[in-house]
Amino acid sequence: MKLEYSFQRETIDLSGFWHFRIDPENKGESEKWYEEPQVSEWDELYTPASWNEQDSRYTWYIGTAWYTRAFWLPEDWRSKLTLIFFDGVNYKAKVWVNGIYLGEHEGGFTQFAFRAEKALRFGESNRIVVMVDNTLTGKTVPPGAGMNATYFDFFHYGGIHREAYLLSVPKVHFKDVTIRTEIKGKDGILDIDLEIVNELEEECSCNVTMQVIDEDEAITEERTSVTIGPGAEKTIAQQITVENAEFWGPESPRLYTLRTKLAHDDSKGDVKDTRFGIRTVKVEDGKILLNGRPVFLKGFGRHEDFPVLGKALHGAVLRKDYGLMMYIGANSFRTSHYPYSRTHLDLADEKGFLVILETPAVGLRENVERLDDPEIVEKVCRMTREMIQRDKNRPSVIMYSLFNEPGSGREEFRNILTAAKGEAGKADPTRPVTFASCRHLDDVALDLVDVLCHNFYYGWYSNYGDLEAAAKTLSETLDELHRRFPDKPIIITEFGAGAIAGVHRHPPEMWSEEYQAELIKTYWEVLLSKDYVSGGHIWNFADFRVGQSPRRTTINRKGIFTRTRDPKLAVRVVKNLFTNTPTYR
Ligand code: BDP
Repeated sequence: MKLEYSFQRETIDLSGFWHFRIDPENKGESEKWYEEPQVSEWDELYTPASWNEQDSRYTWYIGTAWYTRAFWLPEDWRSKLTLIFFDGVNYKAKVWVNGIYLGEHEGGFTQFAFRAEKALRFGESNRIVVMVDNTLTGKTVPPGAGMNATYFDFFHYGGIHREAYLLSVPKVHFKDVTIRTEIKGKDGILDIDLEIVNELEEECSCNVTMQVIDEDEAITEERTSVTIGPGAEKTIAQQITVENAEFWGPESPRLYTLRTKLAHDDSKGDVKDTRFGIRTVKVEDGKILLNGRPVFLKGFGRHEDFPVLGKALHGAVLRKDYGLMMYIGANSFRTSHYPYSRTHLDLADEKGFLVILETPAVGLRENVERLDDPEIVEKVCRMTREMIQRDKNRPSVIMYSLFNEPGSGREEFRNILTAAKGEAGKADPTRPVTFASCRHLDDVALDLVDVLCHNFYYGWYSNYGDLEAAAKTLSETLDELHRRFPDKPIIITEFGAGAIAGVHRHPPEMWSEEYQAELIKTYWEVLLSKDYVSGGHIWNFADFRVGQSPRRTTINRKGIFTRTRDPKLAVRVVKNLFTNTPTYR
């Protein structure tokens, strides 16, 4: 199911307190908890948010848990179609409404929706029940074997951690809108695909209007008409020119809206607004070109992680984070290691951040038996498709990262990468693809990507305590990568050091704030000295929670801000480095 529905349409938000109950013995389905749950015996938790930090009884819980709440549906929704959307449920979800099963979804970070009319009662109260299962196996994406045995280092939260809502659409409606942009002199050229569905029982002749809206004013208008058979879909392709357009970029994140309207039989049909920016991204001669100019990405790997909320970054936290990233002079981040929430990326569009959008395919390495296991390939491909489907119209998204630190020293990795790349190309042929490698010179798949992205930990996991040796290894490895792939730009998608806030050492030592600041400065100097390097992302923007292990002190300390966003010493250093590094070079 295509999911790019707009929010100008009528919606009912299901955020708030839901009844909640864990099901460690997995008996809920056989006991039919989805029918008429005795909620007086259940706990209550807030969503969107993870279950883990709302009550210490659930912090380490892994397995099945149930959520339920009632909601009222207006009578006048009866004549239309109703979808129930989930922006992110970690990890598997099964959904029932009024005891009727609607469907299931696997994957914690991509949006899904179910048609719900068969189960709904209009003008009455309804009950939704969601069974969530965050069990990890060798074949989940990401994979793992338990809360402290994940094949990735971020905390494995569970629950309905992003918005859930109902959406009402007319029976003849826009199922999807795709906008690709090109630049011709001073003009923006929009290539638009409108997918229209007719769910009426008769043929429908519709009038379609497309307007480009610039600050509430329509600056272009095109009309066309289409006839669609009962139960059929059609795609209309249209080109629109925006004369004297203002282009989107970090220095001026100019956004426009495409308003599409559908009318038939003189009745009011569907209206959908789709936001876009006019910009081009190309990889040419070893550079990443934004609107034809070579860009340099300065920023971070981030995580969606915050005390109590878990994996949900509410608007206030995002407001704070963007303020800090802008204060520091960053222009970019990677959605390590899964696609981030809609709001997270809406702000990137609005504030002009260059985003490497990453799939949830992290941890597919040593512990995974075969990387090209058909079950894993199918999941990675589906999640890639779902990710691109939601975010393809965002100007901020300049590249797709298909994996983080996969087992890319193994020949079979080429098979799963080829499959994922094929999927990305089908969903969106306009953006470059990459993955974040930790195999470097031993990587067997670098020829398959458009941009080389590497995570380096010299000075931390190797050459530790010795920044001079780290700089030398870094410099030599980069030069060798460039020698092998002279036409591919290189981005350092991770580098960093753990610093426990408040620990100081002179001369700098590992885990001190000074060492972290020094390491970042050392790396930055090396990166700037190589004109084939197109960016550096510090690992990480903020400290984040991890599982229990002897390698980590309950949280990963590589943030330059603490988990609650207080600055470490590195912040001043990074602000200086970033503000003195131009975006175009
Ligand atoms: C890299 C991973 C990242 C980790 C980081 C670290 O990509 O997810 O958090 O190392 O060890 O290998 O801090």
